[in-house]
Amino acid sequence: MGWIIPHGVSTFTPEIDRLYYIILVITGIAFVLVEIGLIYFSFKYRAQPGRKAHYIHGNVTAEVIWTAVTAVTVVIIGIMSVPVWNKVKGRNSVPAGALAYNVTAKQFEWNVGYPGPDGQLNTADDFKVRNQLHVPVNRDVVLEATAEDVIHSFFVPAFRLKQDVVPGMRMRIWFRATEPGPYEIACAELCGLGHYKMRAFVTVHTQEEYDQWLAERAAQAQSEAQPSAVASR
Ligand SMILES: [Cu+2]
Repeated sequence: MGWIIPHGVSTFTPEIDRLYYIILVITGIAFVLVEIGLIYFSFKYRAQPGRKAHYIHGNVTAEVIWTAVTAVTVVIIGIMSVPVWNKVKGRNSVPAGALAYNVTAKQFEWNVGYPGPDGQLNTADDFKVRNQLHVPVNRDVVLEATAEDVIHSFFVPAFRLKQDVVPGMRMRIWFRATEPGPYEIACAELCGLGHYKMRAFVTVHTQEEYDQWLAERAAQAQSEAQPSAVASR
């Protein structure tokens, strides 16, 4: 179904897509019924010579029915989405042992802080890469995300994942990618004039590829840093 939403490549895909298509079908049916009614009544009650307009109060029965049906439908969708919300964003949803990265959004880029060869975030061997998130496939990943200036939104359509990142707050965004490949990260919150170009990529690697990439970039970062600066850290 790639023509409606992109092929999903995270563990959130089945549940999110199920809800998405249920809502699409319900709203699709409502749309068709409303449009048919609109066209039918526009034609039926069109102005005609000799026909006078008259005042009507409305129809209580019809109003009760369409309000109740809508309310019940919305509540059912709400209840159905609770377990999905808890899995993706629940208070304790981030799996223990998830690989952690720092993500800092600013006008108009995503900066990713990598844990470096020691696997620990916020240590001396960390390095940063602009607009590129590289992760291994089939591993739980958590992004410790924040924004430097205004509200941005971390959106990876292929992961079915979207989260606002807010200045002064640390948002924990987790996912588990299921297929290697490059996928687009888009900023989904209008954040300024350059919002349209606030685009980055997440590259999902096999574990071997990822280890190799990380080692290469870490070595590169090490050699770019001044030897004295490394020693003083
Ligand atoms: Cu943005």
